[in-house]
Amino acid sequence: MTLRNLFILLFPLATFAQSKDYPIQPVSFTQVKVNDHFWQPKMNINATVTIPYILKMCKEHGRIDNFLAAAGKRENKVCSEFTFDDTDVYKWIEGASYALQVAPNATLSKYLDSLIDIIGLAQEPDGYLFTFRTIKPAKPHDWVGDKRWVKDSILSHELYNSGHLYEAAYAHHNATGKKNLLNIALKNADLLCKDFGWGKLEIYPGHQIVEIGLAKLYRITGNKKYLDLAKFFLDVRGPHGDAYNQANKRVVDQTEAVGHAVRAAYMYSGMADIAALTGDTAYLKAIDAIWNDVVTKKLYITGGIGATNNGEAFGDAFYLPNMSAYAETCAAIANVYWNSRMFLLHGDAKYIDVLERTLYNGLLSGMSLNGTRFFYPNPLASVGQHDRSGWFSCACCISNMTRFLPSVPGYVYAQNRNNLYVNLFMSNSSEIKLPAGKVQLTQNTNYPWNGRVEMKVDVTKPTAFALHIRIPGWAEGKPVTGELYSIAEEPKAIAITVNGKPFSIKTVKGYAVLQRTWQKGDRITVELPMQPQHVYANQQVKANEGRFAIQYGPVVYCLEGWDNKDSIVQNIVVDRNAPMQVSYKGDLLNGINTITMAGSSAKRQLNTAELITSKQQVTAIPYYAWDNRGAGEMEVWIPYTQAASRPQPAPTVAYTSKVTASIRSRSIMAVNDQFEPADSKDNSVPYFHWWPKKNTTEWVQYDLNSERTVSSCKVYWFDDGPWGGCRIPAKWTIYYRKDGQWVPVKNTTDYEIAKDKYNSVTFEPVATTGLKLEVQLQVDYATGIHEWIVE
Ligand code: FUB
Ligand code: ZN
Repeated sequence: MTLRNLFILLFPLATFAQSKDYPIQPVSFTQVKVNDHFWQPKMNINATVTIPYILKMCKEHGRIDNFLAAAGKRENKVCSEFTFDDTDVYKWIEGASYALQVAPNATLSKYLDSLIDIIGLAQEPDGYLFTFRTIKPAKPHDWVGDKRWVKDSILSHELYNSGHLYEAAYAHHNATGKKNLLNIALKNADLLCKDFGWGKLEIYPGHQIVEIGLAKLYRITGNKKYLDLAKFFLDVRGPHGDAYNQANKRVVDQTEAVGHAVRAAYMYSGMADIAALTGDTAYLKAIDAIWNDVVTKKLYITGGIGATNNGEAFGDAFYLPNMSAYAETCAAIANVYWNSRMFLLHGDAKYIDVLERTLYNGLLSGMSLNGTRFFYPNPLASVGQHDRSGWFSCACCISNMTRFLPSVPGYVYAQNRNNLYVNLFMSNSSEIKLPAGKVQLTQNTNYPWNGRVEMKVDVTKPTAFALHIRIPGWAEGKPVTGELYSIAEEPKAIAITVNGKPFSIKTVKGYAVLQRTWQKGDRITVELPMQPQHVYANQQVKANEGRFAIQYGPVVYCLEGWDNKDSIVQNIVVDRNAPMQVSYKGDLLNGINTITMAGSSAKRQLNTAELITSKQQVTAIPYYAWDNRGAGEMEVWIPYTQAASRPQPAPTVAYTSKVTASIRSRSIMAVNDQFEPADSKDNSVPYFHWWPKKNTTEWVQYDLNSERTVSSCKVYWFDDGPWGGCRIPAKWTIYYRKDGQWVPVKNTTDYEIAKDKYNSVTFEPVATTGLKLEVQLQVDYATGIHEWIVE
């Protein structure tokens, strides 16, 4: 018997108490019974709709079949597209286990066991678990090397799969007390310990997460080799790799957030874990600096991170475009993980400000209210090209959402000796064990629609402890630390009473500290005055020039077409001083506060630069709730200057036509939307593209609203070279409809082909009801169109 097996035999369910860990510990979500009007329905939907739905989708999309094939239970074939598809199953197990922990469900528990049996059979005898290799497909996936691990620093995701396996095993073990998945995880981790390390394979994980997974295995078993391996995986990274996966510098030398945002924030979380578990100060110094970089330069007002789709990555400082914002749902979840850990290290409410902002906005937007549609990027503006989807072949964000939601109650409270932190506000009843005694704490609130929180302390005997109540940054006029965002309104007075008597608030690290000997039935009220607030972005954020955002408590608002005149919003302007009215609408979007104000909107006209403007009422809804009534226009940052707004297009030939293309795409409306790109690669305005096609002939067609005589066209190509997959086309030709046939126009000038400008062609006038723009794609590239003008 190995020592490890002996350990497991002796301490079957023990969680090892480390000598070092986070000074502050979260109060486990199992001790926090949420009965909140806002969160409870969302967690119910996750448990009753999303969890079964995602299992069904994992079955339909080959995820379970991959395990069956690797287990030798079906034909030898990889049944899905990405080498990290195993993680969808692991994340589903994590979510399902968390859900089981709060609501026992025998059928689910039985199914989990049978699924875990299959995973066990898919594991190779020495612990290796990666279906894409074990299946031994006829043609291995391009991302998978011919030997284990060798391509992990690039794309194989073998260690990423392991990390999610460990996270799932930890959750499943904690939820059920069972060891079936944990044993699979430990066998895999033992293999990692054998293969990787100084003097062995010195390879860094291409996509981080194995670090936090290993830290959890260390916490369960107390076996330091898992902790050492996690530290090795951090220390072996850099300095000669790519910024894409944060390998351009040693982790301890990093001071700025760069590269793929999910990888980054998982890595920062891992650094926090290892710093907490080892006392390492170099990691701390690095993540403190990186955190400052993110919150002062790279954080969306929604808490989203990772501004660009180019590498799904952080952009440069202050690069925070709205319509093309990437802000991946996984990155928002990773941002919550990271900020929660930063709080546990430092005990400062500024981290919870970021966490709360992310939670209520850029994370929650990731899933529809009905629990079955998902955003991968979470843009802050749209003309209707964005819509949640029921599935993506890369389903990372979907499975991530379902594992995250049941864990929300675990972010409400935290404790450190006889200090009890109240971080989030939601109705709940909780049992918390402090050294001084057991505390039953309840919260009653209508947050986030109202800032009054009533709390009750129940103790069996008078108990001395300090209650640290977070005073949110938004209530003090500070959205997040630093100068990235500011709030115009003067903060209103915050009031706390204890048993009806005013408590004089002095904050320590963002908390009102109520130190006293608590008696049974003590009551606390907290009044966080909510009012609609105008938020302004730092002037260096070019995308938000002349614009403000609205925030009410922790909730960021947006304008959506559904609630506004003509179903459009990009043409709206609202004076900064226009008063805003708040009203609760119980029957709208599962119950929300709407915010209304007076504004105006503008329309372009034909042949004159003069705009037609008219007054209108403007309605804002919470950002997280947009796109639940169908796709359409939306914007978070509202223009207060005409120059910042985009007036409704003029009724040109193109704009009044019906537009179709050789492929179906929501973005087709971009070709006649009259948004002017700054250059061909400008992805901050809508564009239409054929990527990943190449070397084919494609088309876009205008069906005119009546017969018109036309004699010229201008096209602005989308070309995102040298990194992207679109280039100007090899050739283009205009056809017109004549007697039901497409006939090429007789051009009187050449067809220009150049990027960063309109390309013109003039032709002999034709009277027609239809025009077709045919493009021949370059051999190795797709192309795209910003705008196609007809005159
Ligand atoms: O690589 C695995 C996941 O797929 C990443 O976390 C996402 O950003 C997507 O690239
Ligand atoms: Zn994702």
